[in-house]
Amino acid sequence: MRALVMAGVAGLLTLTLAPPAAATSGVPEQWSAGPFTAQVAVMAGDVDGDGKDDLVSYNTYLYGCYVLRSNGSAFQPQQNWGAGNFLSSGFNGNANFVGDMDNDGRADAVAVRRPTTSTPRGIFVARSIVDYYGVERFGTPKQWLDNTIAGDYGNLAADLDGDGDTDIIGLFDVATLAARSEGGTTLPLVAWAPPIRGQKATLAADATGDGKADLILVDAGGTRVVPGSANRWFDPPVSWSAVPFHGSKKTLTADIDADGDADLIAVNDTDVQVMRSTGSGYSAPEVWYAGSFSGTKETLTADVDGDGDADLVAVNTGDVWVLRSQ
Ligand SMILES: [Ca+2]
Ligand SMILES: [Ca+2]
Ligand SMILES: [Ca+2]
Ligand SMILES: [Ca+2]
Repeated sequence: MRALVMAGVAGLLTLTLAPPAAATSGVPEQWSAGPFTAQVAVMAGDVDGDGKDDLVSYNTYLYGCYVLRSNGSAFQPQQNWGAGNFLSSGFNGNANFVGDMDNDGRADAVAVRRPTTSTPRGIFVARSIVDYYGVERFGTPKQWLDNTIAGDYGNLAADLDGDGDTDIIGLFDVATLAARSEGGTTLPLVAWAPPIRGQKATLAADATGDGKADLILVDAGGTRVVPGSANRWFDPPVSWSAVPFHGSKKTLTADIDADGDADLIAVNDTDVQVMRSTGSGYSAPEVWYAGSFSGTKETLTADVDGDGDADLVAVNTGDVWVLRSQ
């Protein structure tokens, strides 16, 4: 904060200039040094419903999903949350997500699978539960959708219709399909958008801040957004930025400044940059962290300290680091 003292007609006028909105991260903090069994994938979500995002790993047959629970300033030692005895493959898929599929406040584990000769296709959900013995774990995976939703160009997970549960999007050559969650099952597939994708990344998040996920197309020379509307994602994409902006390591979207809309994050080899959403466009890129911050296993966004803004998480083989937004 700066105080300016100016001489005016009415005598001394003191103006206090508010600082610009926080434009930095903190410094990297080591949140875990213990083992974290993560063979197939790592995702983040609040599995125990305490407001702080946790990490979930997907593994091969009989290993189960391991969870690193956040206590707000560190991850506790890993816990096996089960679901490993699933098909002949273990609980994992072509795409793996953590999201609250049934809107009970606890994020669930999701596997989106293509069929194999011995395993079925579709969406499989292992709900986060507190069992009869008071143990928090994932329940037995259930097939919520028996159809082809594992996309040629991958899958996204977001709340498409703003009803509070997580929906699944499949990116295909000929269409963009939605598998919307409805309590304990998935509604029949519907076309949600034309088969459009970004040149550098295709993301889904609520960039406009109305509660419904938008489609974010990160191109080489700029970024386009299709706001979610009554027309699903069939409205023409709108240019939100004409500045090239994508990460050399990863491009992510999450609400990094806690103002209710999802911002764009570029994780580069030498720094982390952010373009904030204004709700109808992206502001100019800002250096968020002037150093390298990424994980050898995974780099993701999650509100691990539960203060409302998304933090960055770097998962390595032997440790996990967090770069908190502030
Ligand atoms: Ca939690
Ligand atoms: Ca749930
Ligand atoms: Ca924001
Ligand atoms: Ca945070």
